[in-house]
Amino acid sequence: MKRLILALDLEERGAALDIAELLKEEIAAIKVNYPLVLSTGMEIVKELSKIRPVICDFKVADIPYTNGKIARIAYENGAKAIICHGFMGKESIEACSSVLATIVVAEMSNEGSGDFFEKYSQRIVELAIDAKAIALIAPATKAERIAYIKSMAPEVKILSPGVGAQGGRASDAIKNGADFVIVGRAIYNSNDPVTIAKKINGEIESTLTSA
Ligand code: NUP
Repeated sequence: MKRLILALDLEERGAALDIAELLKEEIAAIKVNYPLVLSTGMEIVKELSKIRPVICDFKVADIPYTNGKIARIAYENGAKAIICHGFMGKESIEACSSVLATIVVAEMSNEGSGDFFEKYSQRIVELAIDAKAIALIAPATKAERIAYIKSMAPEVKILSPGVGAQGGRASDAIKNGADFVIVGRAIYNSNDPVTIAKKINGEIESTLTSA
């Protein structure tokens, strides 16, 4: 099983489809975010879904009514999962998780986000579990935070962005409890995306076998 998720933050439909097709044997899923969807439209989710399961990284953080609408639109366009924020409360997470698989942001990978998230992630994780989220986002740039979040929720999968361009390492993320790593620029901006993806998958495999 592959544990690499491609963060596809390109802005051009053809380029996004080409790279997804090129990498399909190396990745477990494709994560799309606003840059791609706002540039090309939600149709891209349907198209990418034919290649690999798509996660909509919309970090929804609204009232339940609006979260529910966004989740429904993602679902209707073929998304397999959606990423939402937990700080809007249990019913806002449930508005997503009652529609499709929901991943809650426990902590984020940029330095400054720690100011808020490190104070509140314990509560966010409790809410996520209560609201039946299937996974959490925890930062590969701060691997010790992955271990902390995993210790609160050993039964919930952890997806870790921040590998490569943001300085995190796949091996550190996996060692500390990540189930999947999310990688964007390090792959799609490279001259040889397949080789880079294979290298990351190799690093993940050897970390798991030496554990
Ligand atoms: O904490 C987070 N950090 C992060 O980078 C939560 C995220 N969802 N992301 C997203 O992961 C970010 O918006 C981008 O889509 C991807 C990382 O891309 P890259 O830094 O590997 O290019």
